[in-house]
Amino acid sequence: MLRPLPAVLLAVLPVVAAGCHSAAAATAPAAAARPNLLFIMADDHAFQAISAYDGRRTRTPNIDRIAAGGMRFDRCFVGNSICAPARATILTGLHSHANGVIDNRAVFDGGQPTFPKMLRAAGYQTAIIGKWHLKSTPTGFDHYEVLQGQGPYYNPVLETEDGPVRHHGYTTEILTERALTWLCERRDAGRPFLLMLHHKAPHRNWQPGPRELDLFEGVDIPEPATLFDDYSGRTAAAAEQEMTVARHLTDYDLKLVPQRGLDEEQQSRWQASYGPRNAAWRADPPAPGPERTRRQYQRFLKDYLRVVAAVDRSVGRVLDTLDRLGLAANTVVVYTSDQGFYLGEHGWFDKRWMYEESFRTPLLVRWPGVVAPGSVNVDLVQNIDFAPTFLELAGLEPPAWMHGRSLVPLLRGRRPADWRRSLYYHYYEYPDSHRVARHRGVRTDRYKLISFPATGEWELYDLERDPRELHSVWGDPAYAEVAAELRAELDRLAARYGDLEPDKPREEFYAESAARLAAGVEAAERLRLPDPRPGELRADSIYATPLALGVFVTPPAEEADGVIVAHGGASFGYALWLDRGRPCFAVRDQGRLFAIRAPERLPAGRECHLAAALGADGRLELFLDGDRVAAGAGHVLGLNPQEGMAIGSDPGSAVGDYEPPFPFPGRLRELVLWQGEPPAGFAARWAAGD
Ligand SMILES: [Ca+2]
Repeated sequence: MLRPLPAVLLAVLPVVAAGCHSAAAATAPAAAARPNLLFIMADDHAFQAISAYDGRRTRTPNIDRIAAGGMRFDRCFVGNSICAPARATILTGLHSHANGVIDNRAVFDGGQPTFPKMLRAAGYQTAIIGKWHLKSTPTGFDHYEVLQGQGPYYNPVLETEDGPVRHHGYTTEILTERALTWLCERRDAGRPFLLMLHHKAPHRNWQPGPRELDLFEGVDIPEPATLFDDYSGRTAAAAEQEMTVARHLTDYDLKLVPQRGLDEEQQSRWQASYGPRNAAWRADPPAPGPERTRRQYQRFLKDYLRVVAAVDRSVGRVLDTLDRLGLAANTVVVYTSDQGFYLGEHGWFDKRWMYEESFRTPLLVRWPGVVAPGSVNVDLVQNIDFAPTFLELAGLEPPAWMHGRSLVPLLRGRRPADWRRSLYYHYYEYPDSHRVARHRGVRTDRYKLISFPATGEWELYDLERDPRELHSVWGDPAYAEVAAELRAELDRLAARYGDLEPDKPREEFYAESAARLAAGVEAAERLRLPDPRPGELRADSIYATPLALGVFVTPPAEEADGVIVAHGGASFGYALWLDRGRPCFAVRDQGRLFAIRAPERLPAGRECHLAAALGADGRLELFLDGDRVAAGAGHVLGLNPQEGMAIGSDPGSAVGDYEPPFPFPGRLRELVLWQGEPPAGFAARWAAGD
């Protein structure tokens, strides 16, 4: 059942601080054998923006505390450098092709085994707070508070097991508060815990919080050596992307236009900082060419580092709270990012590539009494290793089907003789978002081989001689033997991980996940309104799932028009409406509209029952008084609609091909929204008032 969104103003900071003075005595003695696990992950946090790795751009004193007290991994990589796939890999210990989340459009099948489920079954209390981005409902957690989709920087709605809750304030700070509240108030002191705190920051578009709006003003951030990369010396792929600082940052990214989602007070603080800067920019706009690249780089980097500063402060508060609660000694603290990020290297922002800055990700692990403080590891490790590591830390045997391997021996300072000598990579998301070519590859200690299947081209880098990856030596006779060895290694890894169809179309992955999802989604009535009020607005997750709608409608006149229900808008959503009396049902997925129309108009002045369904396979159906009157192909929603569900009109951007708000003047009764495959004969049953 849906709940209206309570407007919760979070002002719990002092309360949390006051509530956190309980001492070590609260920790059960038995917990010492099994450590607590605190996993802090930022989104798109480049290791170049953590001073434990590289202090040239900024200082991150709190994140550095984890490095100083533990181990810094200098060669931690991801298997697919993009948000949702990295998250699915961390949960499952599997590369993308095996967990189904190959790109940001795919939906995570929450029915598959994950390390939080295994920890929970073994007695851990499990919680996740922050970015989820896997579309399906979180599974394996005693408690969750997750952002919808990417989530905003200000005033986020958090999905919880009790429904959505709207918060007011800066998201990084709110997520921190929620995590501290969980630690202080909801944690069961008799059990070890797993807490995953996933920041939205510093993901694009890098909106600083109120405390960081003016950081770095008047400071020049150093430029990377490859800011003006001309993409020569490689295949055409690097030149064809759309992620350059010079040409692809938008005015919205650069904060030259008003930012969405801030309330009046937040806007006025924002304007006080950005108003004068923008006026100066407009009075003296950068000339196209190197000057513009340089000034846009400064704008982008300053905002990025401001956003990172808030994450660093969050880490400090969480570490302080562990200390205050007496938990620090028996808690393994991990800091990482879902992948790396380009801070102007190769002239880029964003990630996706197998080139070092986005392939690599920060990994810092503090394990008091075990990991030598301030130690550094240079072995090849990957995000497939996180799940097996957590399982071993909890005293469980990592299952053989996981692709990764526990890092616990490395943390103890003992490198197994058979530790891996190469890493596998596979990126899929072309052409959406930035036109980065699909590619696969292998990296060893010294070399990197990249295959671009669409063109049959290859790149080979000697990282010792060419650490910035500017000169591919593919085809150079001096490297013929290395190239042959790496090709064989790529085949060996693909076979080892079962990625045997490297050209498998993305649509096939989606179809498989839709089928898994249809089997796994719990079908349930989400909403029943006997007397729905026009104009009423609600918000709920209804993405990546089949759904059905039913409602009694009385059109006041022949050819009556208007929206009966619309949820979402121009990007994602579904809507049921009358077009000159004819019932229409549509879904919109990533801007694409799929609509069906009944052949006949509804009679004026008579109550009819309309029902509509979106199947797991994307099929659309429309029913009049229980009989099917139209059907056609559609698509399950790839993301949760940003605009809520509206009754009797569509007040935001339009889902269907009508002019919003397009109010419906007639009477509505007994509105039902069903999530999942609807019950057999549902349209007839609802029409009969059942
Ligand atoms: Ca990311």
